[in-house]
Formats: sequence, C-alpha cells, structure tokens
Amino acid sequence: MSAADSLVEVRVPDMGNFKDVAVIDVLVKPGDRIEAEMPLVTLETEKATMDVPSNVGGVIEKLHVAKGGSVSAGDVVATVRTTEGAGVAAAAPAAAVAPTPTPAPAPAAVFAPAPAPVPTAAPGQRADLPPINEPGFSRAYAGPSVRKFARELGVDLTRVKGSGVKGRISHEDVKAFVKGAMTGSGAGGGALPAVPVVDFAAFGPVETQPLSRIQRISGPRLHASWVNVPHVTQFDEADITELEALRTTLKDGAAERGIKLTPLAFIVRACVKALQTFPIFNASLDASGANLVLKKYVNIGFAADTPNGLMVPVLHEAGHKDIYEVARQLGELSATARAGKLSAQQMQGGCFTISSLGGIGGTAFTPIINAPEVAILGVSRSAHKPVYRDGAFVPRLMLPLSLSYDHRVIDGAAAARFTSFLAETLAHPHALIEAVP
Ligand code: CAO
Repeated sequence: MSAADSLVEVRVPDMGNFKDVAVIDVLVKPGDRIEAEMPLVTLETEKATMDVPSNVGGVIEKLHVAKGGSVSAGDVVATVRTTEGAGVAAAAPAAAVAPTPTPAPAPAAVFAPAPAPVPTAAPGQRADLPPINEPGFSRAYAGPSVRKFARELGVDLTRVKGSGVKGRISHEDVKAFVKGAMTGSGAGGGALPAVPVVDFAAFGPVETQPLSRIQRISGPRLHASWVNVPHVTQFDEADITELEALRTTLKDGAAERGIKLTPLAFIVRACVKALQTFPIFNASLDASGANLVLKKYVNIGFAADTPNGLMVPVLHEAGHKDIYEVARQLGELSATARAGKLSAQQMQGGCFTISSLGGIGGTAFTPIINAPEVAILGVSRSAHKPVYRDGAFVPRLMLPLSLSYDHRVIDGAAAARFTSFLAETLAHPHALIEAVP
C-alpha cells in the first residue's frame, strides 16, 4: 500500500427504517478492482431489490457481507483500498476509515425516501423515452447487468414489466420495452405522459398487495381499450314495470326447473333483438382499421364479479335461445366463473358485452368497451320513479342503461336509436318470452 492509498468503508446507506434486509447477491470479491458507483451487493426487501454501489474506486480489500446474510442501514459492506487518483463519486463522499470516518449518505441512485418529483431526463437519454425515475429505478426488481443495460439504453425500469419469477426484469424485457417504444406499441411508446411515482410510505404506514392473476390479465386489456378506442356513453332509462310484473309471475315456475329468472335474462333477449336490428353494433373493426367485420352470429358476453376478479363468460348463439335457456346458461356460466373454472371457449367469441351492476346498486356508470367489440351495455339498479303520463305523474319502475360505444364506428344518433329501441323492447316484455325458432 503506497502512502497515497487509504482504506474506505462502504456502508449501507441510511434509508430510514431499513433493518435486516436480505443480501441476495455479492457482485465482487476481495482483490477485484472497481470503479466508483459500481454495485457491490444486491439487497432484497419484500418490495424490491436494490444495489449498493461503491462510492469510491479502488481495490476490494475486504468484504463484510455474504450472500444469504442480512444488513441494516449503516452496516459496512466492504472495505476498499483507494489508489491514488481513483475516482470518488461526487454526489456520495466515501466513509474513509482514517483519519475521521463519516457515515456514507445515501446515494440518490440507490434509494430515496422522499416522494419523487417530476422526473427529469438524464443526459444523453433518448428524447422519446420517458425520463428515468431514479428512486423507482433503484427499487426495480432487476439484477445489476440488467440495470446497466437499461441505463445504456436510457430505459426507466419502473415502466418495464418483468416476466421473471416475482416479476423480475430480464434483458429480454428491457429489449421488448425498447422495441415497443420504437414501434409505438409498447408502454414506452406513443406520447402518453408518465404518472408520477410516489413513495407512499414516506407519508404513513402502507401495505402492498399484489394484483390478482386475473387483474394482471384484464388490466392491460382494459387499458388498451381505454387508450385506443374513443368512448362515448349514451344514457337512457327503460320502463320495466310490466317486465317485473311478468317476471314475478314466471320466476317460481322457472325456479322449479332449477332456473333463476333474473332481469338480466330479459336484458340479454332485448340486446339480441337490438343487435339484430342494428348490425353495426354486432361488428368489429378489422386489424387495418379500414373495414368493419359484421358478425352473422350473436354471442353475448356478460361481466361476472368473481372472488378472483372480473371475468366475462360468453353466452354463445344467444339469438337461438329462449328466455329460460338464456337464464339457465347465465346461471351456469356465472357459477363456473365464480368457481374459477371457465374454459377458454367459454370466454371467447363475444360480440357485445353486458355489465350488470343492478344486483348491487348505482344509478349509472361508464363501462369500458371489451375491444375489439364496438359497444357495451351497462345496467344499473332499477328504481321506482315518478313518470309524467297522460297529464299526471305515475310511479314506474325504471331501469338505467349506460351504453358505451366506439365513436369511430358508431355515431351518437345510432347509439340513441339503439338505447331507445332497447328501452322500448324492455317496456313490452311479452315478445321477449316468446319461443325462439
Ligand atoms: N335492478 C334491480 N335489481 C336487480 C337488477 C336490476 N337491474 N338486476 C338484478 N337484480 C336483482 C336480481 O333480481 C336478484 O334479486 P332476487 O335474488 O331477489 O331475485 C339480485 O339482484 C341478484 O341478482 P344476481 O346477481 O344473482 O343475478 P343477475 O342475473 O342480475 O347478475 C351477474 C348475474 C353474473 C351479472 C352478477 O352476479 C354479477 O356478477 N354482477 C356484477 C358485474 C360486474 O362486476 N360488472 C362490472 C364490470 S366492470 O368492473
């Protein structure tokens, strides 16, 4: 050791309540020559992994931690022999062993307990990639070489979806993200502004729960529809006073046959008639977006609230089923969905979706279209309302309808005609219980 060399302790930065965190990787060994800011170990909390970089360059003199061990804030990770002229990270002065040791402040790239401000672009970063959110980047679940790769490409790891175990981000995930950004198809593409990343724990206790498997599948699909399809929602009300009276006379007989005759079965039958009358609602844009594919079959999906999350079973060939068969299949498909046992076939081929919250409550909502379908009907809870008729207010049972439609395909006048037709059809329910050829 020359007179100009000194020993520097690299410590786990002070990150607040940071105790007994697992060391999942040790990236260097005694004798290794390192540069300032090179990661030495990888730590894993319940929420994320993070590297502890060296704030000095030099040679590893001694390692104080081992893979499988644990560390707390302030613990020494390694002793580094700094050689004359070796780099010291400007933002993170080292904790020199001699003559007067000082604790190493947290390098910003490792962990920042404060909420992230609006991120700023790193020098040399591609202008069309979102700026890197440094605190989030440090906590992203990825190994050191993946982090280095992401840095080189200017990729913000907080925006990359990890495909590995527990969502660990791989090189391939980073490449796919960049590819998506370049083609405008991925999360990094397009002009979508990023939502700020906030460290919620900085404001009080929090608990993190992973999204369910179904939420992780349905979320991107809902998001794709939301950002790709120009939605408009048309509201209307159907007078179902007669329908309820009719249903009351029929439901006990249906129950004896093991069928629960709910309003939804009538609504499905009414939608079948509406889709047959307005075929543009029973259609999808093709992949080019230049042609409309009109379907000659009517398969109706319906949103089912299950313990695992939202599912959309499909009632196939609904146009060929009478009200009892519709009700029977709604019941069976709902039960299968709640048991988490729907087959792929039972979830495919839908033309139009109904989302009924009538059994729960509410007066209206704006459902998201199950793209590439072009419309979805939301149904809320029916209520008795005063309706002005023949010079007087009379109490009528009114059913709220909320029809969201793809405005690229359907214009407002067509949507208003569709909901008016539906309301009219539901108001005269006898046609809905006729036998179906
Ligand atoms: N107004 C008033 N009451 C209604 C109603 C309405 N619009 N729709 C249903 N009801 C009543 C039913 O008649 C039934 O009452 P009874 O037991 O006294 O006969 C009760 O509400 C419960 O009905 P149900 O839920 O068992 O049956 P359903 O056919 O109405 O609905 C299903 C089936 C699968 C659609 C429903 O159970 C469900 O999961 N709904 C939630 C859908 C959802 O989550 N949508 C949001 C998607 S977007 O996140």
